[in-house]
Amino acid sequence: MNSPRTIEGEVAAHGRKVAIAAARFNDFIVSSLLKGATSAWTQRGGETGDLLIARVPGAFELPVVARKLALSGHFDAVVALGCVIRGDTPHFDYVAGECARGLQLASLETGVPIIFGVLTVETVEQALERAATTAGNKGGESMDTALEMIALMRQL
Ligand code: INI
Repeated sequence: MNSPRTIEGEVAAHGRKVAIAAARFNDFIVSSLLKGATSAWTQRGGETGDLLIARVPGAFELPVVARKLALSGHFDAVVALGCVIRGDTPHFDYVAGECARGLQLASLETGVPIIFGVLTVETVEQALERAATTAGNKGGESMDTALEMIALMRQL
């Protein structure tokens, strides 16, 4: 019996153009996510001049900026980086929920992969674990996801 044709994207950055939108809020975490993302970009063969980083105030502002970057036509994908830590008020739910919803809406509306590299955690410890300098950095994983999605979208 024949196997179905299977397609998937390779994780390679050479010749790609990517924008990162990164929140400044909780920068002690987001700066590590940024390092992970830019290291992955370089490791995968990306050129420094093909990567743009846009800093935004907080995670709530990520969707509108990611959408504009996607609509510009200059980038094959957008990586959104941020960190929302639950406090004692419902603020977390609004910021994290609207950020996730807005990024997904922007990606569906523009057809450009917009990657959700936003940590939504209960504690600072949980955030630190996911922004490690070695394995398990959400920023690096998000960049790899962006590169895979770029290659996959080109095959569809
Ligand atoms: N923004 C974050 O990126 N992370 C948070 O944890 C956070 N908390 O906890 O409030 C946060 N708030 C700011 C928000 O993203 C907006 O910048 C602000 O509300 C102005 O629109």
